[in-house]
Amino acid sequence: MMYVPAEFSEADYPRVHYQRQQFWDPTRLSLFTVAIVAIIVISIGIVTHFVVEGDKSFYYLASFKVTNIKYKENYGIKTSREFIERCYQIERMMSRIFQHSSGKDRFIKSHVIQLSPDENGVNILMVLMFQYPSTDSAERIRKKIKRILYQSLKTQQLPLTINKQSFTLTPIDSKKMRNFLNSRCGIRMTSSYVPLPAFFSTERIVQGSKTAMEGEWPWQASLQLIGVGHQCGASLISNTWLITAAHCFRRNKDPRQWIATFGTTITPPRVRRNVAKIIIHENYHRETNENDIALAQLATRVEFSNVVQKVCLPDSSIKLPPKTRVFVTGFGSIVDDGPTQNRLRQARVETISTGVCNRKDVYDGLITSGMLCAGFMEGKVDACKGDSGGPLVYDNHDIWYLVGIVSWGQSCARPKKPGVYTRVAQYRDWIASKTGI
Ligand code: 4AZ
Repeated sequence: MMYVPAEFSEADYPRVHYQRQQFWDPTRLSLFTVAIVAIIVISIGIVTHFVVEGDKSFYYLASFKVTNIKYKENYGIKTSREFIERCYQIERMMSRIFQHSSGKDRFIKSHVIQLSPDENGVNILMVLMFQYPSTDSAERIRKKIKRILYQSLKTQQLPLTINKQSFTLTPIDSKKMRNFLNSRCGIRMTSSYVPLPAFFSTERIVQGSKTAMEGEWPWQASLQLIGVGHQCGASLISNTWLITAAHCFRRNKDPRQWIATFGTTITPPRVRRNVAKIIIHENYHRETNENDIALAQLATRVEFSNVVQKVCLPDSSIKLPPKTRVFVTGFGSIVDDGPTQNRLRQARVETISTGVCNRKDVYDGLITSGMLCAGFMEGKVDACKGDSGGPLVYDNHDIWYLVGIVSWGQSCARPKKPGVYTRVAQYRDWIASKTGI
């Protein structure tokens, strides 16, 4: 059946004339305005909360006694194997304690500052770093941390026996924390004090575009000839000493003509220093590139900060197996014969054994015991002109070591022509004899 609409005449249903109401009367209009303003204010508040009031770093100084180990003489030497290994064990334990807790995403890292003797064990002084909402209070966080630690002393099987009564935890600011860490080397912080995982830094110096973040390579320096500009890279190994390549001073050995700058850009630099002294290795040979190592002493010391730090020197016994992941940084050119870069660049490369590097199709016997090859046999990633003298570093459990100094290579990033670096471990005694470091 079809539906047929009924027809109505105007006579049956006379047209009714309603009076048209004004929708935007003054009351509605003002209510609407208030609502819109409220929505905008609330949205801004939410965005600000997450963007501006995000997480903040909180630092604590922890001190406690460990009773199941005995103090060793070498714990007093911060570069000794005993000190480094014990620190690593303690730092790993701290990390385990917090990884197994409710605050696992809050823990950043910890670093031991000092190990001192105690009649029945070892006293440990260390800094702990956390990330909590900036609205949280240092005291509330302190209580949370203490609770987590005490809980783990009861429930976890820990390698070290911590004396609970001896445990103290004090909030400190970032400057204080930095000062505590000044006695240690190779510890880096980004500008937000958050340590950067190494895997972030996989870009190239040659053919790359990624630049370093502030504080990522705080030992990197630029050596410049006054009135000429950047010549070489260098690495800070103390408040006053830089280590670089001997060939950087081939043109000019007069310290008064040189300056060193720090920071991720050449202009403007974060810190600038005159050079007081240049020490070139006595047996540097320009024809063979042997002993391509030099030291530069700054006229005035630099203060360590989150962007200026010393790198660790490796023990002379350090052994890096082939294909070890290392990083090279510099202001050098990113293509063969290109210009100096104003922003610091980084590249991840791999160590190559001297045996392979000395092959006839590679460097055909030119690599001596004081040299170290790093890069890739297929080329592509490499240091280049202007990176010379700069650091090749290795990350051992969050502590960075200077294993090489950019020295030479046949061109840049060519297949079977990896970068050749001065093997720093080989010169450990020479460095000590000149600087006392
Ligand atoms: C240079 O001329 C230079 N590819 C530095 C490093 C390398 C080559 C040349 C390694 O300073």
